[in-house]
Amino acid sequence: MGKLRSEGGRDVPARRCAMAKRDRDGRIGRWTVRRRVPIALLTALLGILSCVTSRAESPNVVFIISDDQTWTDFGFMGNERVHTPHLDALAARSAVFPHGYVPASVCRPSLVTMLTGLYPHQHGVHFNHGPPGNSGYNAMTSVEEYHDVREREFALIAKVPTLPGLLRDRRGYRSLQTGKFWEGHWRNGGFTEGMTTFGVPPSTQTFGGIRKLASGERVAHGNGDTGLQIGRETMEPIVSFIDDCEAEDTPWLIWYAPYLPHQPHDSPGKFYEIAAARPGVEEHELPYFASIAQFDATVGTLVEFVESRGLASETLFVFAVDNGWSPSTIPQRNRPVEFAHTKRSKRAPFDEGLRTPVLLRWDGRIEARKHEGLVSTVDLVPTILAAAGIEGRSGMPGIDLLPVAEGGDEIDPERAVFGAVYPGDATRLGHPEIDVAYRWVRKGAHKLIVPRDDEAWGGYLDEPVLFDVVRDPGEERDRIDDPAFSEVRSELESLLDAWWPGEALAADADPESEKE
Ligand SMILES: [Ca+2]
Repeated sequence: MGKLRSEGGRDVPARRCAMAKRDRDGRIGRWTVRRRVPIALLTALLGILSCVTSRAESPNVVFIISDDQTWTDFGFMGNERVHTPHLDALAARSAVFPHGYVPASVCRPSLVTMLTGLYPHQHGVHFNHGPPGNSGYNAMTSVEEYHDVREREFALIAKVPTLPGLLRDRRGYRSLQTGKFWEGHWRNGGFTEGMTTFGVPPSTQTFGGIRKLASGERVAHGNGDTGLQIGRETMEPIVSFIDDCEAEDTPWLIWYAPYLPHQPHDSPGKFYEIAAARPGVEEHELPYFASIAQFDATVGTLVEFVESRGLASETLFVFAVDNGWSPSTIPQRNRPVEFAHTKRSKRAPFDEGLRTPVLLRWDGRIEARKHEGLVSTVDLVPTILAAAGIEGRSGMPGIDLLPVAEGGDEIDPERAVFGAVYPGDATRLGHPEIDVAYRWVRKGAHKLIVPRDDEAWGGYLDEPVLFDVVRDPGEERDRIDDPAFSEVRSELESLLDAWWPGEALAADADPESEKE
């Protein structure tokens, strides 16, 4: 660990912070000092100012995103049957928001929300696959056609500001994309560096990232290609990146979205042993729990590395899950040693797919305690931008969670959080109102889910439902026709329509764009 890319000859500015750190470590002081002796004193003086001002206002950011993990499946959330010691340790140092939500219960739209601070109907990426859809991609007989179609999707994120882009342009951050990223090349997300290029991963990569066209040609699947190696095979790109940024005294952001505990649940045997040693683990849970233990171990590696470099107090750790995933007892069709997910988790409009704990750790700034208010992953970009001292986030619907995390007033109990569920395949780019299948809102204990009028994709519901998710977290007792809930119902209906009217907008869609 800890190789410095910069030693090979890149001219790294010898600013005071970097020099101090490296001198302490005794690693790069030699070349820095030899090259810069004539200006060493001046640099040191300027550097002291730089340490006090820019870095203090520009914390590093470690953005950790779990892929396909249900909100209950953490030790710190009360599940003692999963092995998550490192996530639990992170939570023990964090402001913990157990009532967090993602707006959509599937990867791509949820991840773009965490990159933009916008809801899917605002950022435009409301789907996993643009037209002609996943099987349409696979039916293609030309790499060129596939790339042309995908490029049209990748253009969507270019139209909106992104977290890495804003940090780069406003505060000079470097940012590293690793893991899940559906928007083509990492540059499209505003990152300054990354692993995902929309190139074809090596054939040795057995766990995803590759798609085979009808022509037999291999292409990038589109969900991260070689970036998916992070966590599963390597952590080295992160180590090199952090050390390089620190040598330059540049604030940095890591997008750590490993393909874990996502299927395939093919963790090395030691994680199966760890998972199996927990009490009461059932056969159908074991592959998923092993992948959770593997994910947790990678989080430990990452956090401990940042701590080992003495950076914990100048680093904001952010944690959330992109969507829930719970194992059923039905073997996975293409890999029967693991199990398919339950109908109520991933892709569904229920909490099993939509809820996530949110963690914010910033030693010395954030108090480690629990906050019961409702939060959403639309809040994460405004929170990180605020931490970096960036104002002017107009158009972002989320709130800055730092004041709460730092011990200020709790979240307004009148606050509502929202989202919408869409099919995996989009009918038309730029028209979420045509595809939207369910819209939902939670305020206080109550959650309303409204399916579209005609047959809603997925068949989860055909009529609106209303739950008290505090007393009924499994969302089993529908209160929609209960007279005692009629006021709650009409309030939530109004809130939902005011948030986004969804399919009601489809009548206004431009018929010309049907030709897309
Ligand atoms: Ca996911």
